[in-house]
Amino acid sequence: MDLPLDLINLLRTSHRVAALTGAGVSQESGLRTFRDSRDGLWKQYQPEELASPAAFARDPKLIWDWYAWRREAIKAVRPNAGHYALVEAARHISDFTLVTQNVDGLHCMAGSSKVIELHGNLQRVRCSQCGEFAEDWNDDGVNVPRCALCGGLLRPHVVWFGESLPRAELELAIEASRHCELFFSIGTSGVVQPAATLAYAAHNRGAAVVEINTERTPLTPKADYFFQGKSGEILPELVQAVWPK
Ligand code: BV8
Ligand code: ZN
Repeated sequence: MDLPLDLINLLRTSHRVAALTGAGVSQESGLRTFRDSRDGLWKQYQPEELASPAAFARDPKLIWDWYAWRREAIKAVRPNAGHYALVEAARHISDFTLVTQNVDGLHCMAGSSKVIELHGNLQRVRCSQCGEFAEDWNDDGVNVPRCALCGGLLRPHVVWFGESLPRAELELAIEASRHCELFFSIGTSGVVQPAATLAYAAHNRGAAVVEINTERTPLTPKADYFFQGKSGEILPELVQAVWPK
């Protein structure tokens, strides 16, 4: 992959870099994405059908089982070379902020330290009534497990459509986007708001925007650099070219 020299120099001299990742970075770990044209997980359902408070109120068991299935699926997968390349890049950049829309926890598993999980984390479960986190629960396969404290139904600790993003995480992500010199948008279709606004916040403040995606997205025309391909292949090559071992 021939990397433009100005991008190599920019990466070597930047102190503040932000990266936003989406389901595409986990695709090579074997997790299906939500919208990609081939077998996107969303293909079988409308997002609102499953990832929304109304869906949970209507059929808590269906929603609980869908997330339980996804938690199981994640147990079988590992971070890929793209996740590890981001860990390596962060070692060379004094202020590197990793923001993810993913709820699979793979960035933390790969060793990324400062990860802002904008949409929560699938592995964490909380009470839908009192908000208490549950460390363990008994899933008898018949009823949705209930909170030990108040008896409320347990739910995944993820942000559903129509729900607000966690304020602290969103503010940190906006701050990082506004003050970075370089912004990576990796493996995201840029459809879901407000995460999709971060790249524009960076661009509008004069940051260089680098997009890595197997397809063009609405952001592509605005990006300073667009690498079409798999993040698990492009990121390691980029890191090796900028910080050769
Ligand atoms: C909010 C957690 C304010 C759950 C997720 C109409 C009705 C209801 C809401 C709305 C509406 N219109 C607009 C909205 C707002 C809504 C929204 O944006 N909807 C979209 C669909 C238009 N947003 C919200 O509701 C947000 N909250 O606005 O609150 C509010 C508050 C109160 C009342 C009203 C409003 C909450 C959004 C968070 C939703 N939760 N996840 C779960 O996971 O089950 S979003 C979900 O989509 C995942 O987190 C996922 O990460 C995210 C975004 O998708 P991507 O990550 O981009 O994944 P995608 O498949 O789309 O793209 C993958 C990309 O990778 C593709 O481009 C593909 O080409 C590329 N790729 C594939 N393989 C590779 C690759 N690239 C590189 N390498 C590869 N190997
Ligand atoms: Zn409770």
